[in-house]
Amino acid sequence: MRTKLCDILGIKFPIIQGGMAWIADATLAAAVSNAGGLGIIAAGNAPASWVREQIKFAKTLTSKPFGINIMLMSPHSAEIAKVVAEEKIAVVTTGAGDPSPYIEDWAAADVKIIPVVASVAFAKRVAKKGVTAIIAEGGEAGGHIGDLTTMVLVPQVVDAVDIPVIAAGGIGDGRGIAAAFMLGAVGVQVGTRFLVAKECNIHPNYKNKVIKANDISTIATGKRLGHPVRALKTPFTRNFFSKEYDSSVTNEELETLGAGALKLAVDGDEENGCFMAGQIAGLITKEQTAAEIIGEMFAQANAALYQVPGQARNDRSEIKKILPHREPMLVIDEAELQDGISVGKYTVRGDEFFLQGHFPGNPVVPGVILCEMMAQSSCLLVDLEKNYTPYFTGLNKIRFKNKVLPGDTITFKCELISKKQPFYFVKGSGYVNETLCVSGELSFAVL
Ligand code: TUI
Repeated sequence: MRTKLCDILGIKFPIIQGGMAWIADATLAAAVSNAGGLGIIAAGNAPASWVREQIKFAKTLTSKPFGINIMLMSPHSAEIAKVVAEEKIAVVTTGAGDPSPYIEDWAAADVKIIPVVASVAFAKRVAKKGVTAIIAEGGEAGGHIGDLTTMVLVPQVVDAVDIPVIAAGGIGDGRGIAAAFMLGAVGVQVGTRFLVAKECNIHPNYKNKVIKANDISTIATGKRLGHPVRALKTPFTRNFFSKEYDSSVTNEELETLGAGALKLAVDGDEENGCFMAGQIAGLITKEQTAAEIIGEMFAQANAALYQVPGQARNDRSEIKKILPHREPMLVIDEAELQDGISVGKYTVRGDEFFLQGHFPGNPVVPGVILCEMMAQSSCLLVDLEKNYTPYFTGLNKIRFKNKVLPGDTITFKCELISKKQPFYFVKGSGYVNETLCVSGELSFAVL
């Protein structure tokens, strides 16, 4: 799935990895870039020398473009801004402040500038200064956050500026990507899901907390200090939250309590660490490589986008709205998308043309018809809305395991493996009462 963002940044998938302080190092950034996204090294509160080292290391790990995130509340931001220009980094993202003082130098060094914003007013202000694109981040995100949700912020920023907008905050799977596109974004920034990337060097305690989290496992603290931070509920956040509402505790005491807590979390300190994570943590169930995460998210986004506008096609007249096949070659009765899988069903009546003479007295559905049924079952994975016609371009690794007989209902499960317009690559299998009858790989050209 390509968008304008892919062309601007020279990447395969329109996804930018979040600039997670203390977490997003050269290893994670290179893994994301090698997987086709834009990896980001987060400077956080680290000194410029650390950032320079990480840039050098990342260059040994990937030949693809990667970026640097500057957390503008850091005392080192001005120095790091210089490093970004000197090292001619492809892209800089900024957070937690106004990057205006550095924009001219970066533009002169041909660095693409993508600030994170949390309001329309700020988006308009930076857009005027000539930045490349904007990341509109909703308060569902982890770490330092603004007030608005992604759902309301993204479309309002899209309408307010005439540069590309990337959605962030609460995006953890392909449905989130699809939703971001519907809001007018040309790409997504994802942080929390990459916390559980195999290449993410945080302590296993941190990853396990994200995996165990549910929908209400995070809390935003620090509102009193003017810079709210979203993190998982732990002894640290509970203590911080109660002190925040205790008027005998000074702001300075609160700042001191927060300082260094993220680093402690990265090192696995369950008592004193501040485990920053977004509200989408509840959706995350396992550790995966960055490539698996990105591949899975975009396969699901493709499926979700083609699911719109009709979710289930429960009768033949509905299926005919998306498939050009007609009787007697329409060989599925229903189709439905379930978690990104196109599920098709057909009940064999016994009087079909394909059973005539195949074989007399011993009717069995021909293998080529099972392949056709499997292909038609994948109709919800393929963009067929505009009177396009799907043509088979290949059948691979087809295996027939059991006969399909009159009276049987065969259920096909088809998954989109990849898509390169106009070609679609699908893996499918067909079952009668959970017994595998056929499996294989199909490819189509949709013309
Ligand atoms: O920067 C982030 N998230 C972060 S930075 C970080 S490190 C940290 N550690 C301890 C305490 C605090 C931070 C952890 N997470 N996200 C990007 C982001 N930027 N979200 C919101 C904003 C933002 C907010 C206000 C950007 C600009 C802004 O106002 C600028 C202005 O001048 O009005």
